[in-house]
Amino acid sequence: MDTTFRDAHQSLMATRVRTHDLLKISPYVAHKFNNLYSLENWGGATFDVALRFLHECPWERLEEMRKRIPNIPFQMLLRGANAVGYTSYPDNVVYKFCELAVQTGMDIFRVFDSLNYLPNLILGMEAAGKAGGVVEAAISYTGDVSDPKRTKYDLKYYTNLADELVKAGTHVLCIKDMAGLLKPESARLLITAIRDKHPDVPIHVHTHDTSGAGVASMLSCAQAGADVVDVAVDSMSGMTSQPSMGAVVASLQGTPLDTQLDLGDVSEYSAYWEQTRTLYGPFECTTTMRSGNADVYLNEIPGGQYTNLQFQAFSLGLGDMFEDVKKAYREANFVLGDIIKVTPSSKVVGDLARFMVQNKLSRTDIVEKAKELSFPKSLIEYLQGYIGIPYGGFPEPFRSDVLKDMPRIDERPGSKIEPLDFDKLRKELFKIFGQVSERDVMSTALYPEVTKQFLKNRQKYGCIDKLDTRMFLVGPEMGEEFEVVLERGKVLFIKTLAIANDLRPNGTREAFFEMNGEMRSVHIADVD
Ligand code: 3PY
Ligand code: ZN
Repeated sequence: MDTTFRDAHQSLMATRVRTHDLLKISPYVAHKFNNLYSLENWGGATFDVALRFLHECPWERLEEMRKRIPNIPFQMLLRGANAVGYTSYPDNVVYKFCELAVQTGMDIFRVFDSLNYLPNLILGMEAAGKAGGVVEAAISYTGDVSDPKRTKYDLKYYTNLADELVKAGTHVLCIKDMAGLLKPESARLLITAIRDKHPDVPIHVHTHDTSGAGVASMLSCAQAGADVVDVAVDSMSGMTSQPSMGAVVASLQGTPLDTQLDLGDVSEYSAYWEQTRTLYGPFECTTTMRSGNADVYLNEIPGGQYTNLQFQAFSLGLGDMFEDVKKAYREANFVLGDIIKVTPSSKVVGDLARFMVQNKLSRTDIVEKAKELSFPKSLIEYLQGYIGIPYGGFPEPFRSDVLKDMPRIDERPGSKIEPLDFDKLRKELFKIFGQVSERDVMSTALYPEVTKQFLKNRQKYGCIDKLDTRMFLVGPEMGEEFEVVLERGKVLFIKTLAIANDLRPNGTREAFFEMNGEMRSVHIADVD
């Protein structure tokens, strides 16, 4: 599977790649990469970031990609009962979300839960399956099955969970190594054990290359009997992203596991992304990250979060803080009893780690002073059971000390949430925006405030996703002529001419431009 369209840019460029740049290369992908198992292009953080920062509709992105790539299965990442959000949603929201996703062009749903909590996983699997999707249930991987000291998550834990997911009817079984902890030897042990018990279930492995061992691990998985592994095109691979497609393709050439992908095609695809990445400079992890780091085996931070935490520390001017946060992250994980760490449980551990660093608290302080400290909200809600129940249960007496008499949820959180009234929500939106689509209602169900802001922006500015990325992020030079393709054959030629010197009392200036040869002007807010 190629992850370039989703996880690669989520991990390297804060998920900022715009639909415009994805669509430009889509016909090439359709033409040259038609024997991929799938193309991961949706879900995870892409849904939220598209609406919030890119001012574009994630559904339109999916629909337009589908038109250009009719011949490769599309795959998305579904956070189980959390859909594409950070919290549990009412069950009917998850079901309807999957239905709409299938209608818009999605094929395969990789369903995971951030605690491997089976009731949440099964909810997501049922929603994806009922919608007509291919169900790829994922086991999120942590610890190290080759280390006899890491007993909590041993081979037995993983094979038991695999049994449960196969019993629940998954079509494909995924090992989701979101932090890149699956070393080559552990990969061999794990895949062999699952393959032995389930000779006929397709096995798909996902990893991140944070330590630099990703290619070796994926080769090891393939040799042990995995059917599909995840890679990103070379120029979008490595570090916290997936291992390199070109490296895996080349390593397997002439062997019984030859992928049949052409290295020349991979290289051309890679050249496109090498150029395109330059447009996203401000969001690049490479402004602070220069290499992979095998310390991930100690801190176990998932790829996307690793980049985020580093970026946050450096943007506060506290490069050293990242080292402290990484160490605290490890400690925070042990305070919580060594849990699976992936969105959203990884945020709970990350928030606790930052809290420990900011307040100079050690693991012992946290446990001993648990009754007095004002912990981050995410930790409190986690202990209340808002995202599910961790394997081995919550740590005691820590949980009781933090929660005192606060309520606890001891079953699947979504089972306690009232179904969402979609009709009521549609009417509410109609009052503000007039006619809205079923997709807009769905986006609002998942991200209420973000979607309302998106709809407001769209009403005011139109489809700014049609601008090319430099125009969108930076804007035109004075006197520059540029094109905006609204749809095939419908092109606007725009030339900026001048901006009036006088600032109007309402803080706007008049901007003059030519559109398709006609002189126009608008009053725009003066941001200087
Ligand atoms: C996400 O949930 O966005 C992830 O990529 C988890 O690995
Ligand atoms: Zn990932």
